[in-house]
Amino acid sequence: MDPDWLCFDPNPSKPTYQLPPGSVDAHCHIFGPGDVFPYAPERKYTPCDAGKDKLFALRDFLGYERNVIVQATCHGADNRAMVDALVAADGRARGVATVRPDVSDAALAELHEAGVRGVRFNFVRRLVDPKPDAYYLPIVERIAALGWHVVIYFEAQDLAQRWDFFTSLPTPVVVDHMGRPDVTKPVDGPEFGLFVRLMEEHPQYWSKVTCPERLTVSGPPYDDVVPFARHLVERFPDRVLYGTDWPHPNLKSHMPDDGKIVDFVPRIATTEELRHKLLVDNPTRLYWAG
Ligand code: 0GY
Repeated sequence: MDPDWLCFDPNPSKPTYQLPPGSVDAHCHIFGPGDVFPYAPERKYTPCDAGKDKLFALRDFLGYERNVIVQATCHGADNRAMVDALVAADGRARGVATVRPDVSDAALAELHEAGVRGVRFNFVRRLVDPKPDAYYLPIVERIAALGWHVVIYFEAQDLAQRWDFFTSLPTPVVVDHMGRPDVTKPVDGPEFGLFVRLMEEHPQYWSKVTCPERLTVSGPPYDDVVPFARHLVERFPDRVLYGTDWPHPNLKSHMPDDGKIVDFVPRIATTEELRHKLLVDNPTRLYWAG
């Protein structure tokens, strides 16, 4: 199958903003290559191959020191490509896996050894067929015992529907891309207000303030996304994470320049202290504590 979407930019610009030492790209993926690590038969899209060597080259070029590699739906619950990258990164990468409830203790221990520190539950219908809440509960119990956290990816309208389940999760929970707000709505309106309330009332919640390229309606330089990300960075400075989202699956309108994705940081984190928390302290605490 050919890739369905745009491929990542092979020649990003050098960022103007210099990342602080120890910075973590806390949201990126590995895709294949498909002839070595085949894509899952149940996938809803086929990406461009984007292997570990390209990810590590981008890390060094942009000025990041470490990565958090998040399992994407096109690899299903087959974490081999991600684990292969973690091992090759030699301590400079951590992973977030997808597992099924019948995963064995030995498989979880192997994932932990390789550097996995979380599982991802994806509720986005164009990517997966979401399961009932009960499906996820045994997984949560198992991974909580390992000290891992849960990453959830959902769209703004799902939040009210899954509120009771989401707020009952006992582990740290990281939400991808600010819960995908509709950025044409006001930042102080009821939709984003519910997400802010989730963060406010449930201190186990963290948010990735990622993916301006995915959330924007106006396009680069993503002015319309700034107020949402900046609001979270300023209100919850110790529970926000940032990353590239490389290689940007499922984008049709434009493929972002990863240098410009780095240059988005000073617009949403306007002091050196906020930037250090966002890029270094917070991801280190969540992913490299043990
Ligand atoms: C992202 C976003 C997307 C894809 C996935 O797992 C995935 O396939 O997360 C998307 O299409 O919005 O975080 O990469």
